[in-house]
Amino acid sequence: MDLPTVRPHHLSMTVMQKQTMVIIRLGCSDGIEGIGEATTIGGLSYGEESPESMKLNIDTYVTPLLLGTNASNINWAMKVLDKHIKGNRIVKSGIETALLDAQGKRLGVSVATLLGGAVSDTLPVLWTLASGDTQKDIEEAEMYLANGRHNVFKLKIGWQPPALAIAHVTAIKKALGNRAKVTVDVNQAWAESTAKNGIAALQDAGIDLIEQPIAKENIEGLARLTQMFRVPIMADESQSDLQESFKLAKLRSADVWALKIGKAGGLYNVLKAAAIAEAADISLYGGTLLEGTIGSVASAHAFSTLNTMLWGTELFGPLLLTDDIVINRVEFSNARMRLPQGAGLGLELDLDKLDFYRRDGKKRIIVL
Ligand code: MUC
Ligand code: MG
Repeated sequence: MDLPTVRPHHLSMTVMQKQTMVIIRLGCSDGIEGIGEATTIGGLSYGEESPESMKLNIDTYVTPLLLGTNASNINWAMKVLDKHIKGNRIVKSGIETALLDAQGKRLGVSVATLLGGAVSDTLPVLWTLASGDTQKDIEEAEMYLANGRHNVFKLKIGWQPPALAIAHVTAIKKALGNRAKVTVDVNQAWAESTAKNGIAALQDAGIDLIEQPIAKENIEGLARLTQMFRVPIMADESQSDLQESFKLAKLRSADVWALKIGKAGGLYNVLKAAAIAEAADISLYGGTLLEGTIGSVASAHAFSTLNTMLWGTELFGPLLLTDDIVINRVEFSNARMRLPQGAGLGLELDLDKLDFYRRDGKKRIIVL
C-alpha cells in the first residue's frame, strides 16, 4: 500500500512523495491475527529489498514455509525461514513482528514484555528536516520547537554538492542555536577525502552527530574518520546484520550505531546487535526505515527494552505520512513517543483504510 508524505522528503538517493508499505496479516489457527510491516525507502534506491520483491517473496516463499508451523514458537518459525531464505531481512523483520504481535495477544502481554520488559514506556523522537529548502527547514524546526513535538533535528544532506550542504547545515544550526541539537545524515554520499573536509566544517558549525558520511562498505575509512574527529560518527547503512556488526565493533568503525529492525532482520536480532555494541562501548540510536505505525511501534517495543539508548530515536515515520492505517494512533508529545499499551504491539488495524490505500485497488478483507 502507498501513503502520501506530508511534504517531499529529500534523501541522497531519492525524493519521497509517498511511502510504500507491505502490511502483513498473519492468521493463526487459534483465531489470533498478528500484524507486521515490511518497509524500505525509495524502491530499490536505499537497499536490496523493494516493496514489490518483498510482497512476491512473502507470497511465494515465506507463506508456504509458515503454513502449519507452530505460531507460538517464534524461534522455530524464524529458524525455518533462515534455513530456507537467504537475506530478505526486512521481510523477516515484518514476519517476526507479526509472530510477536500474535503471541503477545495470545498471552495477554505486550511485545516489550515478551522481550523481557520495557525500561521506559516513552522514547525520545527527533524529526528529520528534508524539505529541500533551507528556509522551509528552519520554519519547520521552529514550529516543532514551539509546539514541543521535537527538540532534536536531523538534516539529510547527501543530495546537495558538499559546499552547498555545509552552507545549508550551518545556516540551520545558526538559526536554531543552542535551542536544538542538530545531526546530519550524509547517506553514504561522500568520498572519504570529501568527508575529511566536510566533517571538519560540520564539527566547527556545532553539529552533534554525523551519520554515515561515506560508502557503507568502507568500514576502515569510517574507522579513520571516527578517530580523526571529536564529533561522534554514527554507522547506519554500514551496520546491518550480526556479522557486519561484529566487524564494525572489532574495527571500532563508529562511535554510535543506528539500529533498525529491518536492517537486523527482526526484533531479536536488533537486540543481539545492541549487545555487541554494549560490549564494545558503542552508543546506540534507534533508527527507522521510515516505517509507518506498525513498523515504528515494533521498533519502539524492542528499543524500549534496552538499558540505554544514548542518542534517542528517529521513530517519526508515522508523522511523515498524511494518514494512518491503525485505529489507535501513536501519541507524540514533549519530543517523545508513547509506547501503545495493550497486548502484542497494542495496535488495531483500520481495515477500511487498508483497503483504501491498497496499491492494487482490490478489496480483500478476510475476517478471520
Ligand atoms: C536513514 O538513512 O537514516 C531515517 C530518517 C530519514 O529521514 O531517513 C531515514 C533513513
Ligand atoms: Mg541514515
